[in-house]
Amino acid sequence: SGKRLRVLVDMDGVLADFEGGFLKKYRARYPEDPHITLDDRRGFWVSTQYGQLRSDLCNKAISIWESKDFFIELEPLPGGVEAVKEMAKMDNTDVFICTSPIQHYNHCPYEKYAWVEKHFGHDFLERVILTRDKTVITGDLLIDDKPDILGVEPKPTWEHILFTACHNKHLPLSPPQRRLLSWSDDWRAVLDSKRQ
Ligand code: UMP
Repeated sequence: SGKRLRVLVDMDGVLADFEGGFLKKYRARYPEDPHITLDDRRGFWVSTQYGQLRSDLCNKAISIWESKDFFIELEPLPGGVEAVKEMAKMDNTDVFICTSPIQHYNHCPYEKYAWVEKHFGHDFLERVILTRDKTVITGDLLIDDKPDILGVEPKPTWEHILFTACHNKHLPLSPPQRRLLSWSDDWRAVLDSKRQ
């Protein structure tokens, strides 16, 4: 076998149900205001689509994920925690959770670590990378639901695997880009395709 495989796995929208958690808390806090169903979500930025619905809803959306306990209370997406734990046990495989915290830093970075500890255990904190620029992180694969992952490095080392989410499911892929439809999809085959 060849060298070790390094897999970077995004958190929001891939391991943690950011969209579901957002909609539930938004509707509870702003019951008189319109909302966007998950089926009607388009575009990565929730705040942008809410702002297009009505201009004041952009800041109301932002107020939800800036609130204490938003990130720690996100539910795991089906199969994600199990898949990443399995990856971490595979031979010749290094897995990292690679996530971008919001700039409103009072709660989010703390709660992201707390979420990983809660669902993966204390030892997995060694595997957390918080960065606002994923292009400077080296790896073989980046499994992420954001369609455009840009930063200062024009040629990132990783291949981006687009993880399907409510906001990106209708997007056409520009070949040779690949998708993972969910954690029920064949993620093992995606990893094997990158092994030497
Ligand atoms: N986020 C926003 N605005 C939105 C949607 C998400 O700031 O409209 C935040 C939530 C996450 C971060 O902390 O952006 C996305 O991180 P990644 O999934 O790219 O790691």
